[in-house]
Amino acid sequence: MRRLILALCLSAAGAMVAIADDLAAPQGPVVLTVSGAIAHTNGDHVAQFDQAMLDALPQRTTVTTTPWYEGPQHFSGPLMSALLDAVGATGSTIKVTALNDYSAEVPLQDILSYPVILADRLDDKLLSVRDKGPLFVIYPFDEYRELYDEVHFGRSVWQINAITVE
Ligand SMILES: Nc1nc2c(c(=O)[nH]1)N[C@H]1C(S)=C(S)[C@@H](COP(=O)(O)O)O[C@H]1N2
Ligand SMILES: [Mo]
Repeated sequence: MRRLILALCLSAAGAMVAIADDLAAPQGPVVLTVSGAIAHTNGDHVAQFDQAMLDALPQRTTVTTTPWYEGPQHFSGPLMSALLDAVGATGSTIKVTALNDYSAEVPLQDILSYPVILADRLDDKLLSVRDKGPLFVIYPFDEYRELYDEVHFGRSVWQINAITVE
């Protein structure tokens, strides 16, 4: 009997670990699909995020000049590092893909070195696809002037809907 109780306790603990390991399922429309070298999923080898899940991640704001807007703009959204934490990413690069199939490789080192934002808002309003939404890689250029170059402009993918960890 004691052994049975122990076994039940262990399997309950195992189940709790399994739940904690998995990501909650999206309830609303899927905004972002993350695949590749990730430990936490909520689908067939993928981690799908709706807007509420993105909003629940640690956020960052930056006011920055970019080549794409007139004057400094106020961008906000989850930290890319927080997103990668949430999916348990391992690897050295993330491939960021847009609705129009443009893609760029962002070294994980950028994300470890700088507070790169997966921006979903401009002036606190959700980015529409027309306005480079739903998601836009934003480097805090004005806070880290060394980032303001063609290399990082090329990594500033807009209209993102998928990320692959490699
Ligand atoms: N979705 C999407 N994001 C993109 C691009 C693109 O074609 N599609 N071009 C990239 C490149 S190569 C650069 S240099 C910058 C600037 O593009 P622009 O000069 O066309 O504004 O945006 C980057 N982000
Ligand atoms: Mo570019």
